[in-house]
Amino acid sequence: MQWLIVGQGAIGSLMAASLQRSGNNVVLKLRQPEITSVALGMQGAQFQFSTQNLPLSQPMHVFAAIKAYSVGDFLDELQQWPLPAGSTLILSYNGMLDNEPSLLPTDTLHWVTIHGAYRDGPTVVHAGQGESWLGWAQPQQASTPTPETILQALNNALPEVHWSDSIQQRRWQKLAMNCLINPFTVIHQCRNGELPPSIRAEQHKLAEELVWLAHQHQLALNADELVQQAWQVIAQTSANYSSMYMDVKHQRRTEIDYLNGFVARQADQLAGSAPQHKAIWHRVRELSLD
Ligand code: KPL
Repeated sequence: MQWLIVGQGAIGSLMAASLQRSGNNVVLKLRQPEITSVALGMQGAQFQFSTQNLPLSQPMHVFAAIKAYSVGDFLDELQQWPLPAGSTLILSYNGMLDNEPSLLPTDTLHWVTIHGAYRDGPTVVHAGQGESWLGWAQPQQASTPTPETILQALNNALPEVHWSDSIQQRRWQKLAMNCLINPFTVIHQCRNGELPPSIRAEQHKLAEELVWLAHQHQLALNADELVQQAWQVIAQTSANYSSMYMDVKHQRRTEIDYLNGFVARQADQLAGSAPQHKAIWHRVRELSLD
């Protein structure tokens, strides 16, 4: 089955090139019809794509690697142009939406990744090998089969991909990684691997606030482990420029409202408090166009 990639940021482009390289038929969804190309920085290989817009005339695997603030508009578009029966929708974005459970169609899949990639013009630099997890966005009936073909295709394209029966737990862990890494790369203006060890104490306080909030959502996280995992991700993606660093550099809107901002707002709503997240949320907003 054909793949439609939505979102031509670093991760969408990396996935498009990786799926094509592993033998899949891949098209890109663009606003204007045009042919586009992606160069994979490390290998210097060139990949050419044609484009396709909604509505689709045949079922496809739709892989949307988009910004959290674009998810609502994309889902509205899908309401207008529903995917043909037999299609799959895979969403990948950093952060959390306040109204998420009511927004996502029940058979949506989440792809959570800690691969590090950034775009340098038309070139995608895959600067950090990571792992990814795939799982249903909403609870499914026990009889629902694992989408093996999709899992296999994604794993062949960009390994390792693990199936997760608790993708929400993975998403909260990823939220923590992004909250503990991305804003600091903006504050210190550096690659992930250049972050100073002195941020550890601040990261720990952020992790503690996240643990409290996750607990309100019936999820168990551990602050020491989160900080340790953040430094593992920093080591794995040391040559990478975080997505937030790149957004600020290119004067684009950042995802801070959906990362530390999400934690701060949710804590307020649940009668708790997350002063560290609130402070860093506002610090990044001052340094960016948000
Ligand atoms: O997700 C990322 C991002 O930059 O948004 C990490 C994993 C931190 C890699 O840079």
